[in-house]
Amino acid sequence: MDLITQTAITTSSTLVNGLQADYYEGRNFNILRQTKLNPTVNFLWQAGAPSSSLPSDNFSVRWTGQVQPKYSETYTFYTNSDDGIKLWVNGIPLIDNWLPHEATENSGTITLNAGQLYTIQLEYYDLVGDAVAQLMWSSPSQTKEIIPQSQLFPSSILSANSVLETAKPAASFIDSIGINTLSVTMTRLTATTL
Ligand SMILES: [Ca+2]
Ligand SMILES: [Ca+2]
Repeated sequence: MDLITQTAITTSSTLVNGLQADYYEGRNFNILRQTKLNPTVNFLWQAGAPSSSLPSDNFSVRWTGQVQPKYSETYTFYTNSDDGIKLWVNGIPLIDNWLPHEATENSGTITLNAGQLYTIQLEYYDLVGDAVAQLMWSSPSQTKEIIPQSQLFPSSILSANSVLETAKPAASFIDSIGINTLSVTMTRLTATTL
């Protein structure tokens, strides 16, 4: 990853809520392509790609930041994903369904205190076909909903318009090749981008 250079395309001084989203090519966070702020995790990409800098299959995303509950209660966190998904809240693994699958809901519970900030990390990949990633919660005082932007805070200082794109040096492919199926994809990309 040392050879990948990052370039700030645009920046803004307006800080907003949301989660930091790191978008990778490869299902195991192989090559970082884009870092941005996502207000919520509510994506129905279906057969498409998350952005023009990512493939429509074999990509992964890691969302990081903090979540702030409104009530001192036991919360249930839900994911709806195609394909794999893992969720941690306050460092505790609540959801782990990392196998390829069609859109599937998973859930886990944790007791939280109102107003406190808890770390949250959500990891996701799409192998092939449709791609879906949604993050919801509920509690005794709160109906199930997509976790709203107002209760999420990114792990880095990101603004609404900041997007970090990564360059595509050929050497970084060699560093990142871990399994044979990925090397096939990377060879194709190298051929088309150089
Ligand atoms: Ca796909
Ligand atoms: Ca899929």
